[in-house]
Amino acid sequence: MDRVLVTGGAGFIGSNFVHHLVEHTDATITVLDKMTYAANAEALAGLPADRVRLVVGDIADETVVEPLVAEHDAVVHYAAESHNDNSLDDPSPFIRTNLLGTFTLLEAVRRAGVRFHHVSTDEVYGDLDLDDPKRFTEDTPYNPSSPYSASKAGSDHLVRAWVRSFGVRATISNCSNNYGPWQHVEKFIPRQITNVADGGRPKVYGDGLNVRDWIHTEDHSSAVLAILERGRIGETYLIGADGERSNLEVVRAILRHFGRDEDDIDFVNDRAGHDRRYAIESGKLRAELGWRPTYDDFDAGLAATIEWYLAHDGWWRRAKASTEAAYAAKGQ
Ligand code: NAD
Ligand code: TDX
Repeated sequence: MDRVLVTGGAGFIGSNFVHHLVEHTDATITVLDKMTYAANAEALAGLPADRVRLVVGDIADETVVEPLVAEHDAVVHYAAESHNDNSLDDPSPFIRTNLLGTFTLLEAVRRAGVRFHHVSTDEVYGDLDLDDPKRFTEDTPYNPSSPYSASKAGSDHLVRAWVRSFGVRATISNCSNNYGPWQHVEKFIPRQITNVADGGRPKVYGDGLNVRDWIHTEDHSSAVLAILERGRIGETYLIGADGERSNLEVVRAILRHFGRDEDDIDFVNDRAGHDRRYAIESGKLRAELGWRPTYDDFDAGLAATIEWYLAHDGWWRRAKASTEAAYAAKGQ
């Protein structure tokens, strides 16, 4: 795989994967990104110009996608509208990008015979009760809750159908919640770090007992590369690092890091349809491909992420005030 097209490669997770490819392979990389509010050109700064280029374009625009895909050996598909709260305010860009965009890419890889990896989420499986001993596996039935997760579930189904009906050489990964550098301040961990860094209080939805299964984005990238290189065509792999924490546990760890009172928390309006718990069983990925996470200590990874945000306040401040104003208008 000498030439790799990374859709959404200027976003939080896609940009990390581009760095990972540069460091761990000899591939030349094209990033196809619409450069929405969620994109960061800065996250790609400093990469070798003879190996990485950025094409600004829409994955739902076949006039851009068809010729570009045909120039590559593989497509790794990260581009998406990614925030649940935004999907509740206006689902339409989620349907267009996550469904029509994935369809457009699948048609292009089908025609050109190009290998495809689809990056998806554990949210397609719906949620678990807090005391459920089970975790999600590759066999868990689909049961998405939000417009975002329904659009990602639909995109997964399209990929499976294109494998079975047209013989497209594709794999799918469903990963749990990512944290790390360059995540937009609309998301939970960056929002709370930046609130507390500014002397404010974390804003926790509902009772704060909802559980997410956190993985560092570096570990997500190493898993996707392992699947791209060694995964079996047509297979789905769940990616997770055994990082279950309640939202309250996470904000208390952030408050402790700043030497603040652990109860210095604002409980705000809950998210509509808020999933209670996600949890990933990643045994298939580990057994088949020998993958292991390197960030196996969530508290250490979180501390490093907090320090990263403190060192990059010029970047996140550009989006902070408008993001907070939009949340405040919803009582969140
Ligand atoms: P992000 O919102 O940070 O980045 C998305 C990127 O896609 C942005 O650079 C944006 O400009 C680009 N994009 C959006 N619409 C586009 C379009 N129509 N054409 C081309 N580019 C477009 O998202 P993220 O958190 O980095 O997530 C990346 C992928 O990983 C998504 O597919 C998401 O569903 C999946 N995922 C995310 C998480 C998580 O915790 N964030 C967990 C599991 C899976
Ligand atoms: O201010 C907040 N307060 C709060 O309590 C925000 C923004 C969120 N929350 C809660 C909601 C969730 O229980 O924190 C948890 C995490 O919220 P998000 O960061 O919005 O993530 P989530 O909805 O779990 O989805 C994330 O993981 C799966 C990504 O945004 C998705 O792209 C990915 O598919």
